[in-house]
Amino acid sequence: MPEREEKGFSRIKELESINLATDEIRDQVIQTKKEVEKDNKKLAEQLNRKFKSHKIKSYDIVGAIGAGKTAILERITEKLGLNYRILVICGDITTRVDANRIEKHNAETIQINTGRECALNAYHIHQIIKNKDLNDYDIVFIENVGNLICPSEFILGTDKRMVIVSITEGEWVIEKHPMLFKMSDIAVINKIDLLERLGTNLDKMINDAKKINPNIDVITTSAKKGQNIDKLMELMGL
Ligand SMILES: Nc1nc2c(ncn2[C@@H]2O[C@H](COP(=O)(O)OP(=O)(O)O)[C@@H](O)[C@H]2O)c(=O)[nH]1
Ligand SMILES: [Mg+2]
Repeated sequence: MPEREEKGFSRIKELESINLATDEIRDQVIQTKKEVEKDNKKLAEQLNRKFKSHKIKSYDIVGAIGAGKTAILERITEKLGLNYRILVICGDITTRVDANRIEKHNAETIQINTGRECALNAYHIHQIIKNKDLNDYDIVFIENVGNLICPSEFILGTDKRMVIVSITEGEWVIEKHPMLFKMSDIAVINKIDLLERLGTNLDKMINDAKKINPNIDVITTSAKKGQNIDKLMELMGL
């Protein structure tokens, strides 16, 4: 990537400062935010072209902390790990816990610790991918930082985005977070093994997702019991 472009994209990393804006610099900050979003989109498009030119299937997996993102990735990688070359990029504030869990299932893992940032952005992914030979992979999964709000601002250049919620988050969780559902291709409602005990209104969750985004595929799963994981993989095109 030319040096000037690289420098421009590095602006994406400066987003943190926006939260600290005072009234006097509000306009300037909003302008910076717009530029950051533009840079992110451009870089994400570049990444998508790279994935496509190497025939890599790519997925951005978003959802709150504890929804079951890693558990579902474990289920998928344990099914595919022996036959496909898989790279899993895990985003988290600190620790390598998720990467260590997934690594056991024959997938290469990279953990990105974002510090105070509440979502991965295309620049993070670019920094990883630029050091990789993409001929070495068939599938790239990105587990985003656990958060139902921030990831909606940053696309990562993947073919599909999958949002995972669980019934333990309550039946209002989808209605309250429309942005991520608008921007996702697949909605997974996980932990249905607990449905009887919790009595969560699953129909409302499914209807809310469809109302927010009529094009979204909705699937209910239990990562714990392995329920509907094959169907989910079908929806993902795997
Ligand atoms: N009962 C039940 N527990 C689950 C299920 N999926 C994940 N969990 C548990 O929920 C917790 C959080 O899961 P994790 O995969 O770390 O969520 P993440 O933060 O979204 O990656 C862990 O204790 C998992 O074992 C499920 O389908 N059913
Ligand atoms: Mg996780």
